[in-house]
Amino acid sequence: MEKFEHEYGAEQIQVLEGLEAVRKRPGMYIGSVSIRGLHHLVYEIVDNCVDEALAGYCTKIDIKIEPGNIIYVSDNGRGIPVDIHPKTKISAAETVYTKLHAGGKFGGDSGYKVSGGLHGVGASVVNALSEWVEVTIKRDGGIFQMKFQRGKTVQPLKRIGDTKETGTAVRFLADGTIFETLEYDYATLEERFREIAFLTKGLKINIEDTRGETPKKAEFHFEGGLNSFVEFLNKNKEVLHKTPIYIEKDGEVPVEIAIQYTTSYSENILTFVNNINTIEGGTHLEGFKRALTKSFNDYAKSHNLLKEKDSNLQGEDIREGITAVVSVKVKEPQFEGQTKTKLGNSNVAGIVSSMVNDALSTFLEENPSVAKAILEKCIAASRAREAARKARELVRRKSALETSTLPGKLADCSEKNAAECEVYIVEGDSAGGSAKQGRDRKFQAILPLWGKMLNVEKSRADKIYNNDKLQPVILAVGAGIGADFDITKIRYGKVIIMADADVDGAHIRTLLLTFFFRYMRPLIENGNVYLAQPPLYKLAKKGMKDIYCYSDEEMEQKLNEIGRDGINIQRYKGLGEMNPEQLWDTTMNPETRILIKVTLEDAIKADEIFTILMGDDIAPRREFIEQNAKFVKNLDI
Ligand code: 0RA
Repeated sequence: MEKFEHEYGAEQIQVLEGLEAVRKRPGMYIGSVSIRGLHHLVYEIVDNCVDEALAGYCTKIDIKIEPGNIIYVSDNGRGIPVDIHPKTKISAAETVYTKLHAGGKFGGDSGYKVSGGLHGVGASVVNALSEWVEVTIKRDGGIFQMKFQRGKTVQPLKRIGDTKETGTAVRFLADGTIFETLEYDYATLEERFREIAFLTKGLKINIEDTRGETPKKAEFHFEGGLNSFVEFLNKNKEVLHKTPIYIEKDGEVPVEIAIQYTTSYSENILTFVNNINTIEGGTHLEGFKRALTKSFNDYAKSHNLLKEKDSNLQGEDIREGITAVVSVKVKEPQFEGQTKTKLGNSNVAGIVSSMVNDALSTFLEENPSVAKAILEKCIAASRAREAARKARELVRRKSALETSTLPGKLADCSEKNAAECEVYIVEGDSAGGSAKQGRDRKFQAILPLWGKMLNVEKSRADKIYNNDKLQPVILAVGAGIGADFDITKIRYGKVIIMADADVDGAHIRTLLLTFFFRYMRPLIENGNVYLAQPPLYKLAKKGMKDIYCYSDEEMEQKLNEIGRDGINIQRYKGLGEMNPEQLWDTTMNPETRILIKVTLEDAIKADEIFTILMGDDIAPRREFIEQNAKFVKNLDI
């Protein structure tokens, strides 16, 4: 990093060049200029306040989304230092906002700050990408203010009043010439700030959205920290023990973990590094899993809980029904993986593992009834796994004998090169029929779905193999499932879910995404899963080619272009309303269709939603149905 050894002018020029670089290649600093990148600006500013909280000086952060998509963030920390450097004559506060990477979080020129799509790039990046920024600081008995436009100082820091309080407040408007949209999604921001509040025990975070007629707001404050987090994740589930198992240790790599088992069959482990959700896992997750397997096996053996016929419990047996949050703080994290959300620092595995081993062994010895409840479930899981293996072998042997292993309702394509092929999974026989007639049979296969919706949440693998709704999907994809899944064997390069844009459609979409997430995860990771996007409206007019619109906004825009006179607007309620030709034109023709590629994040969301949909509680289900349209909109294209 440049020292303050130039004279004022030279330093200033160098600084501006730095921020110009950010405006030229914003993606390098915030990942993208989509709504994701836009949200990133807010996270960046809030992260700085969270750091102040972690340092022990800030207890409350207020966030507001104001009309016009102006963001306001304030904290009650010490206030950014306002003193002026004797050589540069620039205040520390202005430096933080105009100099790339000033502020020195975690020090070093680590991958942390330039890890693309992650936080920690600095307030100056937000400044560079904003039409304007206004910072107000209360500190040293005074109120100070400075203003910027597109990264350039238009008002250097000046004292505008007196106060005994301390804190920092930032207002900014993101630059509309840089971002695709300035329309923040309240639900996404709320969810992230809830997460930060869980991860930062005791910190109060308030969020308010005053853009609409009815303001939205939420207050988050969790004295229980990660314990509150797992209780929240398990709120629609039945738990095996009332209080989560809590592990916390400071040191070179501070670790905080909460674990609570439920009666469900799924595994839900969330991991964070410096408050960033590492959805691809990494060394912290490896260390955690290793210790979990070892501690429970050691305990089971020393207490003679395993029968002669049971071999060692496997990791997956021990993780059945687990909900856990693992949060570590790493000074110079290395992020790897496709989305740079996999922790690579190899020393972390050993640190987490030995810590969890110690704490968990002690916990199990001190809480024999909890230990027993969990281990009984693990042993049941282990026996079910054995049963599933046998069922799978049976299926394998059977398919080797049968001439055709493809499901009866599948209308396959003629092309043999899998990379060129697509399969549309279609809910409902009538839509399935239209799709079969409308498709290009050379490379498009159609699999209509029928049968009973399976509760993946409440089923073990052996049931899933035999489910009449999912088995055709397994056979059509052709690459096995679970631990046997082999991505090189897939029969189609694109697996496309085509469902109506209504609640039933959301239901089937959620089931399939959850199923792929749990049993064919590489298919999602490899980018093979897509959602078809059927149009919502058809605009027809005499002498004009029909126009299809895929959103309300698009329809408004089109209506403004072509005028409203003599226009007939048809709203499609379902795929079944379209004839084969229309279905081809709007939803299946690669030249004109819109496909949404499913990301791992989407699948994780679907998995969470599935619990709500299939759980026994009515209230959360109703809530989901009310918010359902939003879920579909939130998927990133
Ligand atoms: C004291 C020293 C430093 C920063 C802050 C206070 C501070 C920064 C922010 C940003 C948002 N809210 C804040 N509240 C306080 C400098 C220490 C450093 O940069 O490492």
